[in-house]
Amino acid sequence: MLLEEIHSPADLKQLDRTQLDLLAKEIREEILQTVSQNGGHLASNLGVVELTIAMLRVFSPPKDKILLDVGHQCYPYKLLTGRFDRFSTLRQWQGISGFPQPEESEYDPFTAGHASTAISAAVGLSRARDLQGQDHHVVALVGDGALTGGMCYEALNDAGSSKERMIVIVNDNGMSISGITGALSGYLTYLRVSKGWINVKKAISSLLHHIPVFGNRLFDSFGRFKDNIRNFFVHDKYFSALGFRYFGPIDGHNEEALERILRRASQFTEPVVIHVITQKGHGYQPAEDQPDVFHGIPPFYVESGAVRKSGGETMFGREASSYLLNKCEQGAPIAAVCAAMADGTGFSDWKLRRPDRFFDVGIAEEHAVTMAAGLARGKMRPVVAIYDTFLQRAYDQILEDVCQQKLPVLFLLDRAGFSAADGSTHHGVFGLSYLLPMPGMRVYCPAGKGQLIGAIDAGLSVDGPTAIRYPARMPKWDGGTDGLLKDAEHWTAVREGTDCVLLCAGAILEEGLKAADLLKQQEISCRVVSCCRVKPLDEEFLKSLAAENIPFFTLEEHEEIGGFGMYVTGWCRENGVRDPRKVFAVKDRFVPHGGRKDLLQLCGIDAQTVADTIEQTMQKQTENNA
Ligand SMILES: Cc1ncc(C[n+]2csc(CCOP(=O)(O)OP(=O)(O)O)c2C)c(N)n1
Repeated sequence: MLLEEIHSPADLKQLDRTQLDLLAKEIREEILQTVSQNGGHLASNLGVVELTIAMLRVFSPPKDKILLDVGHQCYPYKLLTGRFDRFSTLRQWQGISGFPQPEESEYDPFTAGHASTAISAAVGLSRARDLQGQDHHVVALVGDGALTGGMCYEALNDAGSSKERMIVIVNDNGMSISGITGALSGYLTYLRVSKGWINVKKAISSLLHHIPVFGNRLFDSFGRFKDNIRNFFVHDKYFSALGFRYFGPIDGHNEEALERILRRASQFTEPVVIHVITQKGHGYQPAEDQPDVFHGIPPFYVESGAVRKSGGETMFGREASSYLLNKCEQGAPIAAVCAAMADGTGFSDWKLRRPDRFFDVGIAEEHAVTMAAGLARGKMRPVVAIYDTFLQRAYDQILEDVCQQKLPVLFLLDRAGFSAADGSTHHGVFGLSYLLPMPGMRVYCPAGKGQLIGAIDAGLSVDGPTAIRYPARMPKWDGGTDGLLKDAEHWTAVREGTDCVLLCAGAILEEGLKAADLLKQQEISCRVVSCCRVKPLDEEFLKSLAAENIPFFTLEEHEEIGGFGMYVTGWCRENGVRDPRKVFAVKDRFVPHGGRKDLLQLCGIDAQTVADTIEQTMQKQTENNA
């Protein structure tokens, strides 16, 4: 197997063309087998195999810096930069990450996970190189989907005006996760199918094929020649206007042509954009047919492409979306806003049922929020569905454009809590920290369907902003049915208990209930409380706890600083009552990837640790009282 022999880009440079073709096949097979077992980003990786080989044959990382935007297409890169032997551990607890990680390898120059950052980081790395008199290449690979993110434009604008020596490769596969939105994608299509180029190409090809004997050989040389003439025929305006030299479009599955253009681009001292056309899912039929389904996929059967465990679970996002869609169809002035994640947030039905009320703005979370503020100003009731982790990017827009104006925007933050295999860049564990300090923002963390609907109704009826945070799946305790708990406003005891109380913010209630079961075995009777509305706090409930003088604890799947437990602690101190004995939360750290159970344990918020700690605390108290 050739892959076993490749430990660094230097090894790759020794291979001949036949070996390179074989290598591309091996890489695809390795990725397919591993992702079918571990889950992961399949289609994007299958699409960049030849491009990655070409980049690593022309450039020499770690000296040269290759930055992968989002980073989800890093699998071929990892396989060719010394991580083949660990590749089977991809996205597993203590295995290699599904994203670039400088801590994992010197070949990864920059952490990625959130989109549209690579060009900015590349501008910085180019400037650092020049300031220190160094002479390496800096390359940013960015997808056409990521290019919908405003930061890309800011970076191109900056680099183009100062003529930074860097190469931006635009990987144009016509797709974001699903279809692509925005005018720029239309422009890329225009370049791709540019009439002048296609006609000239056809004319020259047919002419050469009609020349006897030498025709075919001439046609091969034309392959090389066409890269050189293409610039005369495809006249780019956008990148040139921003100060970049444009090359393309290039066939992203023709490794030889890619190498040629990369070598040429590497000779320039000014910024260059190379426009590469690839096919998402290339080489695996099910992924070619359904690149959106195979963008990020759980474990599946290679032969059929069918997912191994088809969940049958109830998803928070889908429930929220269908409830709102019905309301919209009944005449409510609701408009839904997504940022390139209509499927992930469960909002794709809007495209079919109410396309007039649905706005997918692309990977543009900041724009999504301020645009929603505009909708609200114009008397609509906008609902913004974005992952908890990606909404971080729009902090300023939520605070300044929504909260300052007390506008009734309803935020639905999906994937709150650990996102497990995706890892540190994707965990939704900062949502409360950024939302709670915002004046006027109401925040809910439903633990099941009843509370979700209650929170949505509350959010639609108040005259100001509301945020509802939930994980992907509804916890089983609630059965995903109509929901045992319908009250989103008042904290509610789900399990009675007389020795202590565990206040649970959101769906981690399920873990809290398990902890109470364990405590029961130790003859400690723990009351478990579901705290859906986190802001404003249920002050009456806290006052009644203080009056009862019962020890209590808080539990959340969230960073401690700025989170639920600290918020409750602050209220207790302010009101001169006893604060929680312990706050169970993530303690000031980035949490790696792994199984959910591993991560809960790592952070000390799993049922066993919670129960053990409560038991010890209660024991100490009994000793102190004795
Ligand atoms: C800020 C942010 N928003 C949303 C996402 C989710 N996301 C991951 S990849 C992706 C699509 C990227 O499309 P493209 O850059 O074209 O890459 P492709 O997968 O098509 O190769 C999206 C929306 C993200 N990673 N970061």
